[in-house]
Amino acid sequence: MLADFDYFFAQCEELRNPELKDKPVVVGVYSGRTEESGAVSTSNYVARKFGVKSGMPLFLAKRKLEGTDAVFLPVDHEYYDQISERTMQIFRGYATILEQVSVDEAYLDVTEQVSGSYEKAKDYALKMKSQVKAETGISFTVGIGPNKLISKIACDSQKPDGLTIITADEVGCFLSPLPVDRLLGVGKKISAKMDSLGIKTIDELAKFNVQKLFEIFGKTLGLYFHNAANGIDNEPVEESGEALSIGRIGTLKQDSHELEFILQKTDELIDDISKEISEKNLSFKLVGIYAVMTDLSSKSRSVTIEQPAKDRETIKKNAKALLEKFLNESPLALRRVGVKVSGFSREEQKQKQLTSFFQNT
Ligand code: DCP
Ligand code: CA
Ligand code: CA
Repeated sequence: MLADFDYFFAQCEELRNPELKDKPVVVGVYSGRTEESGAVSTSNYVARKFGVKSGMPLFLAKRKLEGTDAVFLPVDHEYYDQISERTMQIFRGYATILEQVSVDEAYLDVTEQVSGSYEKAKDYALKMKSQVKAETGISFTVGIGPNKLISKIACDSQKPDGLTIITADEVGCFLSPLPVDRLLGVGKKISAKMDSLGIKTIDELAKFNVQKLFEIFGKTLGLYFHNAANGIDNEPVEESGEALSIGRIGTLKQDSHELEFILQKTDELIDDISKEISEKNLSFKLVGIYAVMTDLSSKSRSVTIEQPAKDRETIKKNAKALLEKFLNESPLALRRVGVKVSGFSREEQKQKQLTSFFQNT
């Protein structure tokens, strides 16, 4: 089973401000260069009717929504993370294994709970939906299938607040007519390549000579495409185990309000964080700092960066800017200081691996 929160960032914003509900709501990352520059993170379904899409430049979204009472808001990851964590915690009670793949998406192995019955799985999903709605206010979409691949495509096929169940017997009929780009790993380039081979639908891909797929895409990717098109996926649902944020906190040698002195400590912490990030091959979209003052009060600040990054310098640069601003605003000396990065996307990582594999062959 895959659960994916509906228009997540925008739904969170509606949750704390119900007046937004009937208006187009766009949540964006403002790059700060000009008031208009930046990109859309997501939007509610009212805004989507006007053609607003994730990733679109903000000025374009503004143009599409001209003359409406649209509301534009900056991303607030800390708030979305809180809602996500609470909801995932509820999911945990429903699954033997929970594999969180991003802030708004998780696979749940519920095979035992529903004794392998799709009929029971439906009631089970409805029960989950109503408990989550009651406790966090969030609506989400569910896809149920015999494996992760099918659950994911089922989930994507009917949103928002959807519930799509594809039994093992229905897999063939369900997949056949769909375009190949519904499969994870088939992006623009690969679908264009497949198109040139006369493959448009998943059915055409499933029937395509597998040896030829190996020749064209290489063995690993070719086999993946062949299996996926036939609804075969043996990837188990696995506890993510990976933290959703990676951070370090340290105590300063002495209480301080001096930027340069504090940076010596944060640089140490960042070296450590950056080692862990590169070992795990993660990219992050959010850099945050945490400060414990001499009166033991604590504050955190964070910034979203435009493009996912992996490198130490990006953490250092952003942590420094956050600290500098924070010290200007707060007169108290610091006792402890922390740095964290978050906003990892595992799904995106997998997609990238497949795509880069293709580019290398
Ligand atoms: N996101 C982002 N930039 C993108 C795509 C997504 O910042 N280019 C963020 C905002 C989304 C969240 O990730 O709310 C989850 O992404 P989804 O693709 O699941 O999209 P939504 O949850 O917004 O909408 P849907 O109802 O289609 O699932
Ligand atoms: Ca979503
Ligand atoms: Ca998602």
